[in-house]
Amino acid sequence: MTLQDRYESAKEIYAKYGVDTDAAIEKLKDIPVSLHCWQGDDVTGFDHDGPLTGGIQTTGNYPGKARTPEELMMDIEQVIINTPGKKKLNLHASYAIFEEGEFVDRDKLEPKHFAKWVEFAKKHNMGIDFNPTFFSHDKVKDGLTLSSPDEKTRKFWIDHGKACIRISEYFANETGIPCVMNIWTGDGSKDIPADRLGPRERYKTAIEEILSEPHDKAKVKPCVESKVFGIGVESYTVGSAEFTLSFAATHEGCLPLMDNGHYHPTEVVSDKIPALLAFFPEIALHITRPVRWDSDHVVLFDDETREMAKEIVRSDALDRVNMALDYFDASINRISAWTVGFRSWQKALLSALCTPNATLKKLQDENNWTEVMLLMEEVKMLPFGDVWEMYCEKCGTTEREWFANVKKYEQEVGLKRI
Ligand code: RNT
Ligand code: ZN
Repeated sequence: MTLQDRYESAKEIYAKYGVDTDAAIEKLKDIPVSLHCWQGDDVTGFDHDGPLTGGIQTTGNYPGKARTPEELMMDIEQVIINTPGKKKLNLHASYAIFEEGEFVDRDKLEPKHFAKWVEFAKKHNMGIDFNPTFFSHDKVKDGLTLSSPDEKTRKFWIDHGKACIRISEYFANETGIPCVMNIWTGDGSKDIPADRLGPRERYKTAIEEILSEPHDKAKVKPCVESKVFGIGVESYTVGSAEFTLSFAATHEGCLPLMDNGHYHPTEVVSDKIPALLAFFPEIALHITRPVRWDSDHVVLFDDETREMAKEIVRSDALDRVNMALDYFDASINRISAWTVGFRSWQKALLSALCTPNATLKKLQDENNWTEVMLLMEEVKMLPFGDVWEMYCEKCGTTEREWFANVKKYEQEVGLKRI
């Protein structure tokens, strides 16, 4: 049986459930998902030599890590080739590209330091999202940046944030696509603090100062990302869930960003998505896979990933949720890790689009929980694989052969990076 035959048969089966698979495929093709540049080099960046700080950690030393902007761009191109779906490029400020002999610190960054990334994004028809980098830098003082009691430290990081707003607007102007600018810091303490309010008040004022940098709200969408704890920052996180959510709720134009690795183990972001959608015109997500902690494993097509995608689709909020991937695995082929994660989220979205959501909702509203359960179980057995393969085909990639490309590239390029 050809793929076309299999797809036609699947399409018929789905139609019996009121699902239009052609429409699902067409819809997904236009939904952008932000591809994080930092999976290619273990969150190292190009503006410093020191270790990764801020309570985050990559583990593993698989060969082939990108060492230069050119290598990173080449690797991203491999991910683009091997994945279906529309992409945005997600950059961190630490990935600034300097000319030979040039260097400026993070508070002095300018759009020109990202001109090569703009060129790259344009080449691939991508918008760009951006992140100021408040970690891996010698001006992180005693583990603190925007919440530091030291005024000079705070000022440096506020200036960094303002520079990033200007760069974000430049990205939007150049690509014609709004730029989501995410503020996350690892600020916090290893042990029980004596003052929890002080750092939060300073953090609040500092973010307000960053956002006071003039910008066009239709072009730059700032957001604040919360966290529960980090390695070495176990007892107290300044930007906790309540802090960032309250900040976003009280500052117009500022979006809350939920990273599904940043909550207590039994909390689920799938349930939080519609809760926030009831209040915010737009929200942002970092999609990751936490294993026992915020371990940033590669995203898989697993239950919670699927549930998150379902909530977005069911809420008819694909245009209100800014979706970005955020994980970093250095223990396996990095391009394969990147590709599998991107494909997994695409699968989750497509499968959500192929779910009889209207019927399920109706059954729930009629208090018919018996059939809700039954139908949910039935849908799991539908021939989704055939629809997915057709989607891949229509996007010019294949379900089966991409890994051969990755292996070839590893032999020819990755393994030569020593
Ligand atoms: C860290 C946060 C943050 C980072 C990136 C690199 O726990 O999730 O989003 O992963 O900024
Ligand atoms: Zn994150």
